[in-house]
Amino acid sequence: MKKKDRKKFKRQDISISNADISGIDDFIDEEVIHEKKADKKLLKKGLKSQKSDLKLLSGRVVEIYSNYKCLVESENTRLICPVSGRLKHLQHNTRNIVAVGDWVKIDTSVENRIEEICERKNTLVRYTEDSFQKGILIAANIDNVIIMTSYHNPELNFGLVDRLICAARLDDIVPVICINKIDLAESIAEIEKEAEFYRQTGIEIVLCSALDGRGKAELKAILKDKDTVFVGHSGVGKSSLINQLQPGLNLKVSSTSEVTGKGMHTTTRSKIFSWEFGGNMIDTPGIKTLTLHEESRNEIKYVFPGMAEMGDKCQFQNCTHTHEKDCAVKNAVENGEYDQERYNSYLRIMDSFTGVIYE
Ligand SMILES: Nc1nc2c(ncn2[C@@H]2O[C@H](COP(=O)(O)OP(=O)(O)OP(=O)(O)O)[C@@H](O)[C@H]2O)c(=O)[nH]1
Ligand SMILES: [Mg+2]
Ligand SMILES: [Zn+2]
Repeated sequence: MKKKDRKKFKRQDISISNADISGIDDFIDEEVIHEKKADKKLLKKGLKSQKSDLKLLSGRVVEIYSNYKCLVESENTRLICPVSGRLKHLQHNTRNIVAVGDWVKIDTSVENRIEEICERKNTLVRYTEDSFQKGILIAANIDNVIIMTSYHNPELNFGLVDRLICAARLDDIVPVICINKIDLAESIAEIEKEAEFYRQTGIEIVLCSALDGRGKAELKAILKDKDTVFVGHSGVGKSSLINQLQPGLNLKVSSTSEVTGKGMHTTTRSKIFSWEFGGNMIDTPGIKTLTLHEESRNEIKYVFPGMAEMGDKCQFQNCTHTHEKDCAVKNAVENGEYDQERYNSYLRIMDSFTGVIYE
């Protein structure tokens, strides 16, 4: 029996056998949730090949060429690998099938085809803005995300920083903020003031300059023996900072626009490199913005910097800290105990889910 028919049959069955149908909606909802879970399971299962005669070699995706072809490093060799037809035809809930950082198994007997994608420890994902909200994988299996912004050219922008913090924490990735180009600031005190909010909420923040090397030692200690992805707007200096940390890499960099101060989207593909001091790093192309998934709206208050600590003091347990009365967060903003700018940034994220503008 087809899935669609099975569902129809179950609904009829309930209405006949149960005189009391008050709970029918709950039942059907449970069915749908159950089926959604089953679909996910199917996808997970599908990522593993069922064939028994394969000569599989393990490796890690270090660069993506297209949705169906990538570069895999295995036993110190780099192989160009197409994605198997079976994986292509699975129903993926993300636009890209493989991500940089994925661990895969390749079949060496047939043109080094990727036959399996191993279960991911975590993923950093952004979503399309349309109503389907398909995920776009930025990286997989990482420990830290270095969220980069620059003091000037382009201007400091903590809106994207806040969204990236949420995206990282939603999948247990540690966010670290990096304010680059501090050599362009007349006084560090001004930036320190901005940084203090994040420090107080327990997020590590490094002030650095890819030009004069400030912050290098502090960053190395964070990056050592970890897998880290560098993310931020174009032109903030991601590739320059990586070059400063490991000069031999010679990653391509280019100057920002003289008119807008924005970057030129110099890095076009994400790539993994190994640090000489231990660990790996992924340089990524600049992003303009980051959309979170509608389904995560109830979790934002737990991952947004400094908010989880205050939430249990609100009158309502399910307070969203947007419009409710006796809200501890809103009170803290009014009393000057929580930064107004960051609260506005939180409201902008919540607006993006509901379309309602909170004042
Ligand atoms: N003054 C100053 N300029 C910097 C610093 N870091 C980077 N730059 C300059 O900023 C420009 C952009 O640097 P990139 O490293 O290409 O920036 P990116 O973030 O990799 O940009 P995309 O690859 O486009 O995402 C270059 O002209 C760099 O020389 C810094 O610490 N201080
Ligand atoms: Mg770059
Ligand atoms: Zn509240």
